[in-house]
Amino acid sequence: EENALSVAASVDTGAPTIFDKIIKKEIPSTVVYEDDKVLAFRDISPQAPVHIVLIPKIRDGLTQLSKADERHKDILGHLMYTTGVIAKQEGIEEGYRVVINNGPTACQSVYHLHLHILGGRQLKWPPG
Ligand code: DGP
Repeated sequence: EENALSVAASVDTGAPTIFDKIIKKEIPSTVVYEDDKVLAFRDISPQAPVHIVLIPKIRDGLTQLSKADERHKDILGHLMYTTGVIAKQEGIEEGYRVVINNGPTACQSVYHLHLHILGGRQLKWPPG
């Protein structure tokens, strides 16, 4: 079953992820924003006309939000602030959604903290 599969396939092992390769530009991505601390690129499987993945360049144990520690407060703030910058840049500032899937129950599939920025259409609530 699809749900059982995705749950079984997504556990936090702390192993390197595909996002490391994206950061190192070893695999291509469409980068929409980059600074010394974060990288934002278009999601490979977009769920909205605008669907961006925003990540810290250094994972530093932040495989998922629930692993956040005192030392991560600055990068967490920077990610949130940068979300607003990117939304403006993408022309969706009047309406967009920011999502963090945390853990198997939330269907997290890549264990490198990331924010989804979704917009460009009427979004529904509640989400699935
Ligand atoms: P999550 O399910 O919250 O862990 O979301 C991971 C997202 O990452 C998912 O929406 C698809 C995206 N993604 C995974 N691999 C790649 C990739 O190689 N390139 C790009 N652009 N996005 C990817």
